[in-house]
Amino acid sequence: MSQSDRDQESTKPDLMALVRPVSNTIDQCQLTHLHREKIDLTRAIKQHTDYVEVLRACGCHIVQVPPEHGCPDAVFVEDTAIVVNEIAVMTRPGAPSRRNEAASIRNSLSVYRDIRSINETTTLDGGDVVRLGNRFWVGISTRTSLGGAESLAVCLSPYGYHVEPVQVHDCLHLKSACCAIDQETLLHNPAWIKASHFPDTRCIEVDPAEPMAANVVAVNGRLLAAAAYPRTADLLDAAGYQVELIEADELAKAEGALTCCSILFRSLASAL
Ligand code: CIR
Repeated sequence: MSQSDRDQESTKPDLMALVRPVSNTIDQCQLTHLHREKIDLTRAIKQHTDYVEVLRACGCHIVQVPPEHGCPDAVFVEDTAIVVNEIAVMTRPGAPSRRNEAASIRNSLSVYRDIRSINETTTLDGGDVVRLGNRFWVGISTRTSLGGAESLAVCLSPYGYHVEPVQVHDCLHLKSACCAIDQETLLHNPAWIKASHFPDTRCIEVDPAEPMAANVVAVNGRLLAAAAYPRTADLLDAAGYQVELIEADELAKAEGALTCCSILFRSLASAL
């Protein structure tokens, strides 16, 4: 990061990370592309706790949402809301078992933002929403309907955001296939999503041996990446990014990646 980036960074409002503890029912989680494996709850909790501590060490203020042990997937808060500087949009997760996760997230976010909701006849998982500046791409997937993408566009377009749907295949969410690693760059797995979907955008490919590696958390100039994908981490390191590896393989058995476990937003209106 350059000195001017650092100066700009230090004048921004605080970065908040909304998180929620692992449910003790996580072994009953939804699975789409994975076979069910035994999840070691103690290990999953430890990995999640470490993840939260790394976010804190990166300068995030942690917003803890109460646990929802009746909702196996509740730790994957990303799927429940999209937060921009102006508003928070509550989604409607595609898996019916996940819809009870929303109320407590709404309560926590309403302290920081006016709340909108997508149309209740549609579905949208936050894991299908990739943002780069004012542009949003929404994956049309087994979880997110075209109507969900259109409904998000209705919520966001008054604030100058542009929303574009893109078809997802072979993976759970758009964010399984790509994610933003800075304000102008996407990390992607070209086997699951082609760079041609992202015109005028710098794209970096994951190592071909690590198809699941295209999900990292970009936070205050650092990238938090899963320790299971060291080749892609080396590649990002060589490209000049400051990469921090996190053990998350127990949470990955629930088909959750790193971005799924937090919602990042600024405490006040300012560019994220
Ligand atoms: C699910 O299938 O809904 C959870 N087991 C995993 C959700 C992961 N969320 C995400 O990628 N944003």
